[in-house]
Amino acid sequence: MRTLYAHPLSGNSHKVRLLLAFLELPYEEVTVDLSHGEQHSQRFMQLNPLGQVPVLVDGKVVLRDSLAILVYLARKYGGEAWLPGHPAQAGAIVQWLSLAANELHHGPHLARLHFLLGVDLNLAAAQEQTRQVLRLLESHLATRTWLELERPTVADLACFPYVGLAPEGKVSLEPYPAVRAWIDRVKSLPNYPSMPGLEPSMPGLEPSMPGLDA
Ligand SMILES: N[C@@H](CCC(=O)N[C@@H](CS)C(=O)NCC(=O)O)C(=O)O
Repeated sequence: MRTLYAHPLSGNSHKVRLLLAFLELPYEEVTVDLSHGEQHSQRFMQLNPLGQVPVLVDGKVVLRDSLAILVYLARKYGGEAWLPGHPAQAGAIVQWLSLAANELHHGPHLARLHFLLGVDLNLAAAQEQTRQVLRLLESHLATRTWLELERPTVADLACFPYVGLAPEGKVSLEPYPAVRAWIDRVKSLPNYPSMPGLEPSMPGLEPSMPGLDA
């Protein structure tokens, strides 16, 4: 029995949904009603004392944190494909998990929270952080198809949701063609699951519509 506690608008939940789908692992998704505070209920806090989604329950294993769950799923079910054991390759991939936890959290994640939930925060700083990361990604992806190893890995899955959702924080993706092409590549992977704002690419259409700067 495998259960993902998640929310439809949560980019962190989507990271896990992506790998579950790509690994073709059956699971039940339970929506935690964040808008009514269900994440702070006694029942949910037993699963994650931080009161956040996603949480994965896989048999006896209970894990919080999207990145921890990606590592677990990749190593348990993905062989060497999504997170290889080779030290230098694993290190190269974990660099991007760290970027997801830090720069992408403080950039596009927070900018989006401001517009989605009206959270009072330093919007200009979050948007500037977003542009800094997008410049880094654009330069990195200009000569690559995927973030590491020339194949999709958990590095791509960790970074993809909040980069793809940057327009919801009113940061345009228009100046970053290599990033937009990479977003479309992730969306074109077999079994790609949709989420609002990150719908699958339609074959034959132009690469994803960039948003507009505020
Ligand atoms: N480091 C965590 C962050 C999880 C997180 O921020 N979850 C948000 C949704 S994307 C949440 O549950 N927020 C509800 C709250 O903080 O009350 C991860 O990567 O999973």
